[in-house]
Amino acid sequence: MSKIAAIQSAVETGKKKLIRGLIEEALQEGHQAVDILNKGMIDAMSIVGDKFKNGELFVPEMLVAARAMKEGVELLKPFLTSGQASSSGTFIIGTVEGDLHDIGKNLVAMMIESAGFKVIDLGVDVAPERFVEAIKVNPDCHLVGLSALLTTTMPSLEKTINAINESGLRNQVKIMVGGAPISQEIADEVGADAFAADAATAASIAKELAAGA
Ligand code: B1M
Repeated sequence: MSKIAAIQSAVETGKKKLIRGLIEEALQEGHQAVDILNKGMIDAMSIVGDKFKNGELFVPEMLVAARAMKEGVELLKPFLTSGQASSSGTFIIGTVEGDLHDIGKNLVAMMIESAGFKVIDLGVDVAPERFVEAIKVNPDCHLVGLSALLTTTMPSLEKTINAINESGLRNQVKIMVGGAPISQEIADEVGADAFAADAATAASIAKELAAGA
């Protein structure tokens, strides 16, 4: 089994203790961190998601897979980020109300930080008012990112954007949305300024938005 396949299998089966060693070996063998992330770990989470959908595994198994993935992301972080000094501005990010998924949001936060932004991460299950409050107390923030992974929490995107509109702060910020069920069409529907399908795209769009801000 190739090292990437072994990492994929370890994430899929939630073998958190094996992840560190496997990733270190893969890096030593010359695998790129981005391949380990995309082909090893993110693909593993897609498999886990499919198996959950088909009733082949359940929430506890999804949770242990997520823990293994998080361990791996921590280890890869120095290889994925550039260590660039913060100069592009402040980016407030969070997973919307009702939604506890944070792996993708954390990857987006990491790539955006690496693109030179100061990132304020509000965490998961973030109520619209908390986004509004965070923007209010950070007048240097011109970008906000909303992550949603569930079709049932997609309405929270619109609720949050409406709350920002009603607070009178909408002119201060551009809003980016993303997450597995989100598309450009949905971004348009909820009134977002931008949609990104993955973390690397989110970072480059953030730079474009900041340049146009
Ligand atoms: Co949940 N879950 N989950 N889950 N989970 C999904 C999302 C699901 C698709 C699985 C499935 O059925 N196939 C399904 C949603 C179905 C739907 O809504 N259509 C689902 C469900 C149903 C649930 C529960 C309801 C299960 C239950 O309790 N019965 C429950 C909900 C809890 C809640 O949130 N209220 C639940 C719980 C959980 C766990 C807690 C066990 C765990 C999350 C742990 C954690 O995050 N700390 C979990 C997991 C791990 C998953 C899957 C398997 C993997 C998610 C993930 O981390 N992917 C997921 C299946 C799947 O996505 N295929 C699933 C890897 C990650 C890197 O990708 O998050 O998509 P992703 O992020 C990407 C892009 O989307 C994008 O960039 C990222 C990196 O490239 N992106 C952005 C994300 N945010 C962005 C923001 C941006 C821009 C881009 O701008 C701001």
